[in-house]
Amino acid sequence: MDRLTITADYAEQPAKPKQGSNLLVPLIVVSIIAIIATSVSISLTVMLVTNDHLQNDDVNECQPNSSCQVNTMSGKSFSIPDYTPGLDCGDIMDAVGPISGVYKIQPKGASAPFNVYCEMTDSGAWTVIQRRQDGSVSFIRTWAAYKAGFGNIDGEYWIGNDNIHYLTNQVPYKLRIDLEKGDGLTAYTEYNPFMIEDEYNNYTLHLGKPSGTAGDSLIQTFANNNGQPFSTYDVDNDQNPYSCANSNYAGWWFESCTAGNLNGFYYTINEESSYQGGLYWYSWNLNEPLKTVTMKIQAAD
Ligand SMILES: *[C@@H]1O[C@H](CO)[C@@H](O)[C@H](O)[C@H]1NC(C)=O
Ligand SMILES: *[C@@H]1O[C@H](CO)[C@@H](O)[C@H](O)[C@H]1NC(C)=O
Ligand SMILES: [Ca+2]
Repeated sequence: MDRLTITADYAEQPAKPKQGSNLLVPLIVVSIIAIIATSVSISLTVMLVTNDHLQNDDVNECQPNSSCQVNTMSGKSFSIPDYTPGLDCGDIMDAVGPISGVYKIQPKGASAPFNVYCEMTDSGAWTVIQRRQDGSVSFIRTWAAYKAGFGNIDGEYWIGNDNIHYLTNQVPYKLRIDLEKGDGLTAYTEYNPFMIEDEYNNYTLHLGKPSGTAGDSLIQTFANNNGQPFSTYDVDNDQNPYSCANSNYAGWWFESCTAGNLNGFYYTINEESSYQGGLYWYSWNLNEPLKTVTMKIQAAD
């Protein structure tokens, strides 16, 4: 609970998550560190060299109306016949069938198509806006990075606040949050509807009624994130005298601060720590670190 009433500034945080803030160090210094410090963990090295843009290099680009390969997370490839970028993954599933993978979409308002992971399930097509699974991508990022999106589209990523705004302002959408603990247990929470405002209005969050098995950690547990603007470590829009983004190592719709931090620091399960600023969903797993998290959206019924 102490993370909900922050009393320490960023400079006083425990050492472990602060390593992620080395992203701020100039690339040349980072490179030297990466070369010299051969004992540094693989995940940390990956974090240090990850830049602030979505990485699509390892995914075949699907151009409008041309055949292309779609690489799925299971490593299989499918040949996809002609299709045009959809407004979301629902359009893609209508066009190519229930084949999960990376596709191009272009929601209303977006100036160009962009890649996204589409999860095609029995409950329809889901457009994945965020995924955490191994800590390979740092989520300690600037306002500009959260605006544009970052990470690897077939791994960990944030699709970008502008893109989430474009998507959720086309028609009413719902949000589904899938959670997995270290022991493999899973649960989910849905908010219906789900919408965020534009950058001018600081991507203010609007959540409807919660449902599902993981409970509600964003509206009625300790803090109310509903109606809050987005905050990052360089833009503090929260209701706390200090910076929730700093103390939680995340960009998020903090109030003062949150009981559900899905963009926090990725702790491995056996890591000794207080899990300060970790990935957690209090209504299901208290402060214990989560193993995988997916945030995905779908047009509401
Ligand atoms: C793709 O094909 C569809 C159907 O033939 C057509 O309406 C659309 O304009 C094409 N898009 C592009 C970018 O060529
Ligand atoms: C958005 O956040 C900025 C920076 O904190 C602030 O100056 C501005 O007033 C906010 N905009 C709105 C519409 O509240
Ligand atoms: Ca503040």
